[in-house]
Amino acid sequence: MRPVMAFVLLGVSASLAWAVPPLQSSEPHIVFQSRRDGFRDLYAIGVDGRDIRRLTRHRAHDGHPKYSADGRKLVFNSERRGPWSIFTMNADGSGVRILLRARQWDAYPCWSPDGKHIYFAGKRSRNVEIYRMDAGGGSLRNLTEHEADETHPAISPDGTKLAFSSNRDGPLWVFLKDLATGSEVKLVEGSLPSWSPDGRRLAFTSSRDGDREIFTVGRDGTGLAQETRNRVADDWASWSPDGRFLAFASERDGNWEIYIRDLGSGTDRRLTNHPSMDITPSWRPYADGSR
Ligand SMILES: [Ca+2]
Ligand SMILES: [Ca+2]
Ligand SMILES: [Ca+2]
Repeated sequence: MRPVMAFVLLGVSASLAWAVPPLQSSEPHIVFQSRRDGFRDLYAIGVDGRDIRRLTRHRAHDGHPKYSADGRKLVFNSERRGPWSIFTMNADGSGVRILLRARQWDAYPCWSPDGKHIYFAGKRSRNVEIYRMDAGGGSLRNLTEHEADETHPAISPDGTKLAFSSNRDGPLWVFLKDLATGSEVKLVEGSLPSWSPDGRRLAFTSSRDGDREIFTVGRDGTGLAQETRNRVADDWASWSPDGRFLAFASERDGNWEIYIRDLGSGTDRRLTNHPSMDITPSWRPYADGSR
């Protein structure tokens, strides 16, 4: 990650008036990490950018939050018990609980769509692997068992495919693993995959043109589309539950902020406006778990 650039704010008066996704409640719908209060804590924000709620308050860093499919829980990684380890809490920030204590580090957690398992990347041996455990902790299983580093797990909405990033052939590529057969497909050069709600496409980050950009691609590797195009870093895409928008982080206005991209019109709107680092947005699924 590049250091946060100077405390420069550009385009502060960006309009907040744009099409709001048809969400089913007025609760904050995008969770992200920010250093705005001195340490990396987790916050939730409404899609209009007005209602920001601080979810964690701890001197240790918290990061990489992901909602469960029913929107009621969050899984994240935190240094509050030493090395980066996997924690869960309720979506309002209550009930923080450590699920698994890291050996070297555990990070990038996400839920299975049925809420029964948590997947994460961990350095528990000489290299990084994708692991699965029960949502309450326990029954740890190594899913990749490869001498390269595997990271950034994301489970398809139907629960059958694991997307992850690996440097096993040099640069980071996104791979898809069939969880029933174990077969793996090398999908596209990039990292940080995020499934569309219908499971047909993935958003991901690639540095193929020199800096990080957001792309989308079909799950069969066809239909590559470049979404961002600039000279600064764009990263961490997360799909809206209706599939029409991407939340992502970008340094385009001088420091890391959260943006929403309307995939239909190709227009971006800034959601956060703070000189500190705001990154790793994750969109809340519909409250009833439908997709
Ligand atoms: Ca590995
Ligand atoms: Ca870029
Ligand atoms: Ca910021």
